[in-house]
Amino acid sequence: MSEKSNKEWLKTACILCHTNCGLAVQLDESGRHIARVKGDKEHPASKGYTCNKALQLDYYQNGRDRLTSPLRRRADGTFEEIDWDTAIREVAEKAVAVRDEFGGDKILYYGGGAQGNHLPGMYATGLRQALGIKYRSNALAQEKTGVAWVINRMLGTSFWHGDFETCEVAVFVGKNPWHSHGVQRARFVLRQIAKDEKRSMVVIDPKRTETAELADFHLQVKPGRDAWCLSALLGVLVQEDLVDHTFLAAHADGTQEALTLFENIDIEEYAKISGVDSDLIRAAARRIARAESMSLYEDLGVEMAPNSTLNSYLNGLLVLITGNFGKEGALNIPAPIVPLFSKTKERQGSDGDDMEIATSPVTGSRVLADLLPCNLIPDEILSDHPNRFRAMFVEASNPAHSLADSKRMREALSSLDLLVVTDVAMTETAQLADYVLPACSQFEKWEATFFNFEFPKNFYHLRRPLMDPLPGTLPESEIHARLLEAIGVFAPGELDELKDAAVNDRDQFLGAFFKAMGENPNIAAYPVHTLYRTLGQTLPNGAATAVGLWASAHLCAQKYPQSLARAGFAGKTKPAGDELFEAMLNNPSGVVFSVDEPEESFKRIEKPSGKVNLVIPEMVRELQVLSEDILPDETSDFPLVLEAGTRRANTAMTTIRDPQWLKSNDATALLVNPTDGAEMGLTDGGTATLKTKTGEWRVMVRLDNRMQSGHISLPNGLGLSYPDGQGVNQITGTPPNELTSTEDRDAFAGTPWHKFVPAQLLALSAG
Ligand SMILES: Nc1nc2c(c(=O)[nH]1)N[C@H]1C(S)=C(S)[C@@H](COP(=O)(O)OP(=O)(O)OC[C@H]3O[C@@H](n4cnc5c(=O)[nH]c(N)nc54)[C@H](O)[C@@H]3O)O[C@H]1N2
Ligand SMILES: Nc1nc2c(c(=O)[nH]1)N[C@H]1C(S)=C(S)[C@@H](COP(=O)(O)OP(=O)(O)OC[C@H]3O[C@@H](n4cnc5c(=O)[nH]c(N)nc54)[C@H](O)[C@@H]3O)O[C@H]1N2
Ligand code: SF4
Ligand SMILES: [Mo]
Repeated sequence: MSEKSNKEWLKTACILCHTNCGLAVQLDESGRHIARVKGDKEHPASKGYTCNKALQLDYYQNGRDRLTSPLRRRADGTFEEIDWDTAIREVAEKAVAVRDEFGGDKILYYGGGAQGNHLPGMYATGLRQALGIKYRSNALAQEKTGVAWVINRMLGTSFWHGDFETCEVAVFVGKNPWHSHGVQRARFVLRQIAKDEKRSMVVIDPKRTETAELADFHLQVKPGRDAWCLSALLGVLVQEDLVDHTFLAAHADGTQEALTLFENIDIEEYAKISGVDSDLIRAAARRIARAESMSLYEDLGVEMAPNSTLNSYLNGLLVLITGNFGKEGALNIPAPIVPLFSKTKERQGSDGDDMEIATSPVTGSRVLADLLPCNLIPDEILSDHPNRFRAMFVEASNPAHSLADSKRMREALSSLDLLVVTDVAMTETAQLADYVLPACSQFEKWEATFFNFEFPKNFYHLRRPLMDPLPGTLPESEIHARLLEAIGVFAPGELDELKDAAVNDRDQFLGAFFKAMGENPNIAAYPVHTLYRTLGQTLPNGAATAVGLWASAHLCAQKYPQSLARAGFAGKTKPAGDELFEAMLNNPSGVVFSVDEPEESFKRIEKPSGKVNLVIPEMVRELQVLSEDILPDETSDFPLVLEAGTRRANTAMTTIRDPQWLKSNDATALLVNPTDGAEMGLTDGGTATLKTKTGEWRVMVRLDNRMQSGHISLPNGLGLSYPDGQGVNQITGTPPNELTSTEDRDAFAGTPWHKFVPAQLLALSAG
């Protein structure tokens, strides 16, 4: 691979946000640096688009704190390098010892992928099986588990997605796609909507964001007051009879009960509480009702704020009572290659309406979408409860930095009997580990994500490596295979027959594989590992890591045969799953794998009646007791609302650790409303102490009239510890979770209120 000419444009994708734009890149002379980057016009979804961040990828690829050897913690807390065989053997032995003494349900698996890499999670299924790991979690359980559960209750599936290219009205609730994307080619698409007189944009956001500036209706809600704003919008629709009765009669259950909830809402009063002018709410509601189609995207602004699960329910109702489901430009259910969310384990309870939901072992918290709520993790470890977690595997995630209350998270992680971290860099979490396993970077191996949300045409992008692995590193697929072998799940030679089948006759492999699964329960229990060590080793260009997708392609073909056929995978020459898998391997820019008509969405409703369900009793109750009491007292010691982490031009979670990429100190600044700033004696560029109930940090202040009074905002993903030229770790910017707490969370889903942290600001010096 290293002989590649540095003039060649190689295809890959950006890994800095979950939009994963297709890229074409050139390497430098050494073949180790990403020197030039442009958008890949052949990518089926991004079509040549990138934002400012893609140019910065070499900071990730060549970070000074990249790991190049497995590490073992010494008794004095320092690390020593060990070889891979030792690392694998010791990790396997110690994990098995925890399993045998306490049970596999005392081991927590966290992570499995970040913005650009979801194949590790696929390979980790074997490890979870071998160790009897029952509980897992990842970042989705601090943002999306509430909404996944809501959509699950309403549609029976866990996901739907808007089409912002064609919708007449776009609604963004607590979402700033200008910076955070999530919508393909977001800046282009937002500008298109803004300049088209026939289309409109509604933004619900306390801040005058770049997106809000392009909107026709900016509902500048007070932080944390969305439930009142959304209820008022629904109130207008119901009270002015602007609902889509035809849609509801044909496709919905519970219509009358749902509409009744908003019949008597005092719109003036709700508008006032929300801080938005009632005329503006009325105008926005009427505009939505008048539109041929509306697409809505809610994100962290509501999902990490008070009433978050309720807000997701209200957003769902807004979409459904206006009939914006199952048609062009509205919300639809894409066919996934692999569904991002598992369904919540729940069953009808004994008390009538309520369902019994699976719970966590120590605190008995609800486990939605099969993911333990992130905010509860420290409580599930720091306890003398017999069911507490004793060990944890963390893969491609940095919970010591990204989850609420870093101090408590560090304490919890440090108290485990065993912490194993697989990462590319020496992260805040790796620094606490007993063993650190170095993975190759996402540009040194085959990689892909399951962020495939497009409708009517959905795509899959399997990326090829750009360069050889950094010496000492391995892809997660290989790490997991070696761990399973060290645990001893297969007898020597057990896979030989299938290995031969893969080498001799790939076209017949499907049959051989199913036969082996039927005959050998071990193979049925470890299908991904089996494929990796058999078919995987026969794939061209070292693509073994991609082999898990062979199974996904077959499952997807089984579930959505017509969607795949319309995309050209009809199974004419060989099984459609094989056709799709080959297309994935052979198309470095990605492939369209499903083509759908909007009506298909109705077939994907997985409710017994085949209709959408408008009534979720648990949320109806929350709505009925909606109270301002849950909002902190503005006269308290912490009179400001801190947004602990937002997306800006130079934020990318903790994927880029080198602060050089920030270019200027401004990127780290706390934004403060200028009038508030003047009252507090703050100057633009000056410093201040930012204090919350859990911590304090010295910050640089920027006075910014996009902020409303009482609201202050910090960027997310900064405050990382990174070695300077002398190898001494330095922290640049504010780590937001030094200021958050685990107890401030949604009562239902346990998702954090990072957008709503009561805070105090004290001026220190002028700028
Ligand atoms: N540049 C960049 N892009 C990213 C990421 C990144 O790190 N950097 N991360 C990716 C990830 S993991 C995610 S989940 C997405 C998140 O994407 P977004 O949710 O769009 O990201 P944020 O900027 O955190 O929050 C969105 C908005 O919420 C608003 N907000 C704050 N409080 C409230 C409130 O009480 N009510 C309402 N209605 N709005 C409020 C903020 O003003 C902000 O404009 O971004 C993805 N894209
Ligand atoms: N206060 C506050 N906290 C937040 C947020 C906020 O807005 N405010 N946002 C939250 C959100 S929405 C999210 S999604 C989470 C994300 O938080 P995390 O899930 O912890 O994700 P990242 O910071 O993206 O960490 C990804 C890790 O993967 C590593 N990595 C990169 N490539 C590879 C690879 O190929 N293999 C392996 N093994 N590792 C790799 C990186 O070095 C990094 O350590 O943060 C959350 N935390
Ligand atoms: S950070 Fe920018 S270039 Fe990268 S995937 Fe997201 S939108 Fe695309
Ligand atoms: Mo996220």
